[in-house]
Amino acid sequence: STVVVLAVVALAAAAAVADIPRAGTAHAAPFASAVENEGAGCAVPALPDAGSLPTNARLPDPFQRLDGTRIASRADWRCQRELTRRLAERFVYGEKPAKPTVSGTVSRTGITVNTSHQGRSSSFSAKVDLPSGTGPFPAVIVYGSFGGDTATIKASGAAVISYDPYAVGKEGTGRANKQGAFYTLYGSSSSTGLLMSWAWGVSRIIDVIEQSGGTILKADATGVTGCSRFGKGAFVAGAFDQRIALTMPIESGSAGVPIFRGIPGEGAQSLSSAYGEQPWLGDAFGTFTGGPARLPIDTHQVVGLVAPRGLLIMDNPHIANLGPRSASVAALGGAEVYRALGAGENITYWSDVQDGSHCANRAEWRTPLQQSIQKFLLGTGSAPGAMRISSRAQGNLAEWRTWQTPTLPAGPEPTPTVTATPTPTVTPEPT
Ligand code: MCU
Repeated sequence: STVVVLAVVALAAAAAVADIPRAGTAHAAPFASAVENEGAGCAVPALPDAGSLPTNARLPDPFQRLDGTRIASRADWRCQRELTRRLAERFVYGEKPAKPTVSGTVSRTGITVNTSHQGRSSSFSAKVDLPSGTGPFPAVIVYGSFGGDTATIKASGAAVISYDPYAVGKEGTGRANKQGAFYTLYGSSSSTGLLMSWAWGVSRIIDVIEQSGGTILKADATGVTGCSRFGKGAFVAGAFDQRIALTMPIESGSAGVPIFRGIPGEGAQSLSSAYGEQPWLGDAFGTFTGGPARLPIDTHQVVGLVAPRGLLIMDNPHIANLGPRSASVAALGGAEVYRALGAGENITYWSDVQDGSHCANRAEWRTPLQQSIQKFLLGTGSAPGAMRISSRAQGNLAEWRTWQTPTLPAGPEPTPTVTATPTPTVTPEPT
């Protein structure tokens, strides 16, 4: 009868919400996780060898497993995400090691991070700039000098943590002689690229905030942003730490958001140029610069790693070298993962901007930036939830995929944090 139907609908709606990964307690940042990687315990089959990868001119299916089957529920996403994460490490960015021993301090003006691993140790620090009001505050980690709109970040109620990624992974070195706090710990010939080393540094800052007890900064409400090479960095940081509630890459260009497969046709910085300019990508990417069609993943799936957490991709349609068309395809493809997880409104791509100068501070981004901070770091208001793609640089996802987005039934939760209400048995009505 109607009552049964309504009850089932209500249960399904509750499960749909409950299924989105999140921490178990009330949380200002409702989509972030309490842990860096929820899929750490997944049994992932052996990854393919670099030498035996098939060619696929289109974007790989984010929902397909290595054995060719597709995931069938939202709960399946946790281990599919883990597979995606490992493919991205193996073939694109290099490995992000698990948390080493971490200690440090948080004050109203700065953060120190001390790390050690197997007898080696290294440290780095970051500046803190608090907004007005009484804390503890959420915070946005801003990469280096090409950061974001720090005035708007603070005016929105979040602290700014100024992070110098070069202290963790230095530019200007050869691939065999990498330097910085990450490489002091893991070796100067580590095959992990700078973007992932910087992401590791962001995760270690969050470790220190967690360990600080959260009196100045909240550990469960962290965002990350940066422009250009630091947009590449912010994107990778958000993809590889599920504690990050809001990821905001700006004009990231090749090796950032744009699909690797699209770049060659658009006038974007070539993959070999981006790979060679700095050791941003992992050493393993070297065999793909001339043939990205052999990559078993593409950046739409890196966007998917961020799902269902807040993502605001800001892009510049006036500079073809940045690959804005290819970036829009990555956003549209990744948005399909968000949609499948029931979180379509948590991703925004915004390239509808007037000023063409690289890393300009743009008025058009102020409102979506503020809304994103409020929604994902403070837990108030609603997300911008928009695909504002400039007509100057519009990609067409349909040209890039053969797969369709599955309807993924919600629940059951893999690890329930509350006692589950028993699901009633529904007897179909006679016809
Ligand atoms: C868009 O990001 C990079 C670009 O990939 C490099 O080729 C260029 O040298 O620097 C850009 C950047 O970081 O500008 C601040």
